[in-house]
Amino acid sequence: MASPLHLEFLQSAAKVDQLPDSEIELALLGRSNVGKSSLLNAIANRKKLARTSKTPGATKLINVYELQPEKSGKWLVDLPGYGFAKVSRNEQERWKHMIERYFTERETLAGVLVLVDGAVGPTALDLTTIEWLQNIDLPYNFVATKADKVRPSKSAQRRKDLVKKLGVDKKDVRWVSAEKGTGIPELRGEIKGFFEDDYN
Ligand SMILES: Nc1nc2c(ncn2[C@@H]2O[C@H](COP(=O)(O)OP(=O)(O)OP(=O)(O)O)[C@@H](O)[C@H]2O)c(=O)[nH]1
Ligand SMILES: [Mg+2]
Repeated sequence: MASPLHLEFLQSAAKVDQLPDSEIELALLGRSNVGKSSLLNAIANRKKLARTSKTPGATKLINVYELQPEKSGKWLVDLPGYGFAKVSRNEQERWKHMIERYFTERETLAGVLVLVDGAVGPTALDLTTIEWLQNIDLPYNFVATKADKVRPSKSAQRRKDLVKKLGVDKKDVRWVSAEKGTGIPELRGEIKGFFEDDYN
């Protein structure tokens, strides 16, 4: 079981070309409100490293968190979420453009965690986004969030539904709860492995 990752906020950027060079980056992608920033906090075991909110649209920029020590160049990148009606259309378009450019232009981006809501996902927009991601040459893994919101009696069926809709194997989805800590140590271990394997 892996201990918390020591992450520190490095910087925010509205455009990919405002970012300094890195060694390797892992990005968190998913619908607004799916729990990306909460997951980042859980991974680091910090409450307020990344800003979270009940209202969709808490994250507005590309937010970079660097694995310590300083200047390691290993980044976990929190992104604004897509597709939530409460965020203005203009803002959504701007984020979409920002995220698309980040994914297509960032050479040190080496992996993606695709978050889907474990209680309700994947949504149609999740599936469109995943299809788009498949056209970009980037490895990605699925994380199902908010596992605590699924009733134990419904859990087996929910897990089946989710993998079926995603068209993947059971073993390809990590179930987590940022709130209860379920699955977090395992995910930390995988993230550590990602940074270690690709680094040398
Ligand atoms: N029950 C439960 N709620 C969660 C969990 N993770 C996140 N939430 C809640 O979901 C809401 C959204 O969480 P965020 O982490 O801000 O979501 P986000 O994906 O970063 O959203 P954007 O920044 O808008 O893209 C907050 O009210 C969180 O408290 C979880 O594991 N369980
Ligand atoms: Mg966020």
